[in-house]
Amino acid sequence: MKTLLYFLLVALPVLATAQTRPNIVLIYADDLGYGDTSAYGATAIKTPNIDRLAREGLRFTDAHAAAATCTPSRYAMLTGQYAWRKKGTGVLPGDAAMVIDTKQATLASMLQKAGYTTGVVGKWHLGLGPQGGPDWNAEIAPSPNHIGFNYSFIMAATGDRVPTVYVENNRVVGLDPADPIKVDYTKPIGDWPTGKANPDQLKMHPSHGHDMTIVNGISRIGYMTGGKAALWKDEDMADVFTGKAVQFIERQKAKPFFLYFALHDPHVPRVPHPRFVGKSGMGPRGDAILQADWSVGEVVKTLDQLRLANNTIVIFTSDNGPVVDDGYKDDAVVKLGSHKPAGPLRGGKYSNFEAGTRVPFIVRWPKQVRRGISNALVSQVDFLASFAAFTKQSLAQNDAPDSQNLLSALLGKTGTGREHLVEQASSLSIRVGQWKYIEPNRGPKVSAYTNVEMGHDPDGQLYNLSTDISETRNVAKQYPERVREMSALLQKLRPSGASR
Ligand code: NG6
Ligand code: CA
Repeated sequence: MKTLLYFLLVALPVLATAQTRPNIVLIYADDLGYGDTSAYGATAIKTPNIDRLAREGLRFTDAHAAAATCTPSRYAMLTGQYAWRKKGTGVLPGDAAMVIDTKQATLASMLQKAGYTTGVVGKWHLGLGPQGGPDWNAEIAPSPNHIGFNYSFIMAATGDRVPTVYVENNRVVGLDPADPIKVDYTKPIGDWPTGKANPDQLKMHPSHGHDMTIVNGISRIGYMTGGKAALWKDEDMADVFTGKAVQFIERQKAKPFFLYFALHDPHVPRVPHPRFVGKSGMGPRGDAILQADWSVGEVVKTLDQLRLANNTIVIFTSDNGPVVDDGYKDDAVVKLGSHKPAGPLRGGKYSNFEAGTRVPFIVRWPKQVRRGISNALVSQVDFLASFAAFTKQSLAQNDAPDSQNLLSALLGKTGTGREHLVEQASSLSIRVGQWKYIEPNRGPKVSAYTNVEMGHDPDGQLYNLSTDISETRNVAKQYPERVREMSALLQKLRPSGASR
């Protein structure tokens, strides 16, 4: 009798959750382009682990990050709100305050309500702490732990921005209280050498910017001093993050979990572990892509070993398109060879052209998701509404205002996705089916820093992607009516506050 009672009260509900609530692992590369993996047709580089996910899952050809840079993409992905609706969500300095309001619904807090244990490991870049930024020497709040994550192990911003330390559950890891961290983005602080004054101390030189405080032989954006015992070693970063991601999965294996694993690779500075150095033949950028693929493989292997693969949805995607020279002289340009980071697409990171936001995007859930290719138009902004539907959570009226429930498309039950999508770069663009309209922008055609084609034109541009995926023929003059319609739709969405 006692055992029966135990079974009914304890074991059965656990079994039921295990069956109905698959784990969700979202692996998010940084600056990985549409053409950067062999899963998406690259031949100069081999990414076997990402390819395996594609083979065992559904590979999307028209899936998008919400923006062509990091902070707005991540903001939109986690909140379900287009970032251009919210001021202060551009690329953030390393000492920025948290941009997500603790009252906002997030993908993590929604899944937490649904009974998931949630964790984030890797690049954060959404700010930390209150107005004025965090005190690195005390408990940091708000942090990811205040917007829905049970566990966090992060770097605050990017590898090229100070402070170059990890933060685990609101505390800088390994900090010696006798050596407090000070950070300043406006003027030098402390007496550590800078790239500008001491280029002789550099193992990697900047090509633009990145000439402030030197840490680990690399000059960064921003000034810092202190926290010597807590400084990261760039060469070990992928090992550290991957180790933390694997440990999280191992700890949570008995109950449904959501892991947001935000890789640093292949963002600058590209300083892969020595075991990847020289392996791609493409210099540090290619080697960092191999390292990203290794990180993916470790996670997939862990799911296999714990027999969780069948009950785990793995999503692999990237926060924005590719860039070759992003501010360091790291051989990426000279060693690129025939490799096309954006595949057939035009532009790259920062650009209004498709390569800005159209990214690799794979969903694997062995027993449930159809294998193959999907041409559905989907966006990362849709995760919140889709997974809310999936876990039967209701969203309040103002939650996730731009997130659409695209569960059927994400699970491969339909090939139809969004009717329209706003893409964010230096201008806004709107996609309606295979038509794309880019708003006027007087900026330079090609970025002087990155050499990326920005998709700027003083007049609006219209492209028909079904016959011109590379956006080479602006047909705005031939289709003035369509231009008017699409521009009007964008104007309507802008002040509306919502599009779902
Ligand atoms: C730019 C940096 C670039 C990179 C980017 C953010 C310079 C010259 N360029 O301002 O190196 O850090 O910001 O990248 O400083 S992102 O992927 O996080 O959006
Ligand atoms: Ca990025």
